[in-house]
Amino acid sequence: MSKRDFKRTTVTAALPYANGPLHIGHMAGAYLPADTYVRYLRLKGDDVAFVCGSDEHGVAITLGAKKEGVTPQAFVDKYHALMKQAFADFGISFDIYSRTSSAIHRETSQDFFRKIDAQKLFVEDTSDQFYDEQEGIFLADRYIVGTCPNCGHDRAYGDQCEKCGTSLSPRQLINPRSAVSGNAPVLKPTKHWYFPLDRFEGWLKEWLLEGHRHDWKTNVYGQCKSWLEQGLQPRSITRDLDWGIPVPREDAKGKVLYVWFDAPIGYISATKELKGADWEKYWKDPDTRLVHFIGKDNIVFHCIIFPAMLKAEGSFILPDNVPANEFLNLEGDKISTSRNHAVWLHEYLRDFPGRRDELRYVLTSISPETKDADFTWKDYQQKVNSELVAILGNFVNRVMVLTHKYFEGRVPPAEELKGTTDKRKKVLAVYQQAHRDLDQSVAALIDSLENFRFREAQFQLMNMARTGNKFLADTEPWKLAKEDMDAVGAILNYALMVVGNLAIASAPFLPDGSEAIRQQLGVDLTTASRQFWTGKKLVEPVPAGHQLGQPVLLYKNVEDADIQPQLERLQKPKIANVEATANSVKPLKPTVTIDDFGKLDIRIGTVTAAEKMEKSDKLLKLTVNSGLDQRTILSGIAKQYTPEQMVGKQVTFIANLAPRKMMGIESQGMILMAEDQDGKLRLLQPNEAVNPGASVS
Ligand code: B3M
Ligand code: ZN
Repeated sequence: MSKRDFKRTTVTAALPYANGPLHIGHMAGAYLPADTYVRYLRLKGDDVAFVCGSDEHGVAITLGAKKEGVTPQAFVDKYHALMKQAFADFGISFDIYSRTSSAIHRETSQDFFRKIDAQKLFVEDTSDQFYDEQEGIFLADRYIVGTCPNCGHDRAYGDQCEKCGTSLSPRQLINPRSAVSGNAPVLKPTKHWYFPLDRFEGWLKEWLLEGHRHDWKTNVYGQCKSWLEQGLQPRSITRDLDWGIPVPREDAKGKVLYVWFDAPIGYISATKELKGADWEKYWKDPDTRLVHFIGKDNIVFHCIIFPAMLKAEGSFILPDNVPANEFLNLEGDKISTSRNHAVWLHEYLRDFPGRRDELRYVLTSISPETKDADFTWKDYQQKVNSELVAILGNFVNRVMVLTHKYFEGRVPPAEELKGTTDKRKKVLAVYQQAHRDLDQSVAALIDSLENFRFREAQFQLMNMARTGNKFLADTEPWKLAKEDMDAVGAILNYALMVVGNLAIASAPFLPDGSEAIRQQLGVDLTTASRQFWTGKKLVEPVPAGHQLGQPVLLYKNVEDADIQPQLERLQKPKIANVEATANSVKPLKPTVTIDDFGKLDIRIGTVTAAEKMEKSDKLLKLTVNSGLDQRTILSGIAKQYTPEQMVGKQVTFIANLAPRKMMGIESQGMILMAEDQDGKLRLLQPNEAVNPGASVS
């Protein structure tokens, strides 16, 4: 499918929520790979539309606006402008960066809804939903907290208890409270429209599971497969909110489209705004290839729900590929907006002016293409210094300096070297090997780009520079200068050819460095570049006799002093800003006495067996050697740990907790865990192994 020839490509990058600044996780997840890919397509002369914009609807926006005490429109205006500027400053080359609060988007989304509505596909349903009377809003499941009916945890969410892992619906919570106001909500009937995703299940299985088994990334395909195997349900696509796109129906006054219904349509609206009357080609012509760049948390929306919506609407093409990335961590920790544990794009650009390529380079070289990756400032420094500076920058500079030294900066002719002397024979052999290596690198570079393997592609780019360095080191033109200037000329002619090809090949990855090389060479690369990218082979962009410009160092070393302030900032105690209550540090519980604490019998045990619980994707059934007995303890950690990972692990547990039955099995104790602000659970373990039964006090 993906290998056939298309006439043009529509490339989308996830629309970021307009509720905060952009950080390196966003870049590594979607925008940088998308930009690299699009630059490549443009260089080979393809017709491409690269669209993006701010996602300005949804509860994330209304709550953010409330916290800042401004209207949602004022709130998104501010962040839209900030984000648009940061993208531009970093050089993400969107053809348009639009926004979903625009009139064109409202019309496009409403048309889309009407088109499906006219086929009577939506299902209407009235049900009781929690309503916050003080705020005057219906509450999304995540915005209702209360006590878990299963384990008694007092901050369970309306969709799930993160402590014991049970899936919940808001009405199962004991003492439900609104996460917005803290008040008890009331139940109120309300009507909503549902998209019948279940009716597209068969079609999706065929289109996706059969049709894209081989050309989609395994992380993407796997997630879709498990979703489809669990079975699909109708999904509500309307909300009771006063911020959003009004549902275009007489009987839906006061309701808006769910943000995930309108957001992907934003790609279409942005294309309309960009292309005017010509837009349909980019969305309806089967000769157009549609590619969505996203992070892994958006996979189901782009691979299952949006394609089903497009199919239902009926006139659009479907995504040909969705090369989603995994997550980027920072210094070993999850990137977190609320804890300010992030490298913010605008701050990087301020603190490292003129060093965009450096960040692009490092983020691509650790791109989380198949698994989560970690950005550290030490690694940033090391990669810039030992790769960008020492390999690429160094090679270009040596060639420029040598050509100025021996030929006054004029490109020497490519004298044909006859192997008459030993030295010439050696130069010839080295040259032939270098040529083979370069040919291979170029082919692998372009093949990797075609297949969304940007790390590998950039690695091949650096291999070209490595080959260049080796060519110089092995031919040693500075030694030949005393005896054979024709040979020196031939060597530098070839080295300059490599430099020219590096200027071309680096353009999708390192646009600033690429332009800097081109300027030093003083050549126009347009034609040669097109030949390189379409012919997938080395070109000769630097003609003999041409006068070069002055050598300038491409990149400079990152010093300890450059990264020290960044490390210090990240190490400062992470003060939780007053994010959505659902996401903040828990308030302190009432004081207890030492006697209260003494009642708990906390022990260390070793897990001797572990298995999944049927009908629960959260609970593991553990057998724990407690030192006293072998006991069964159920624990809601199945999302974080597999049974295999648990066996042999030491765990901390409450040994004298009254036994409780869950899903028909008696649990004899409770495993203690650390729960961070995002609800992720981690085991508490002694820092060295102890005997089972060891008591904790
Ligand atoms: N704004 C979610 C996110 O930023 C969402 C993406 C929309 S893409 C149509 O992760
Ligand atoms: Zn619970």
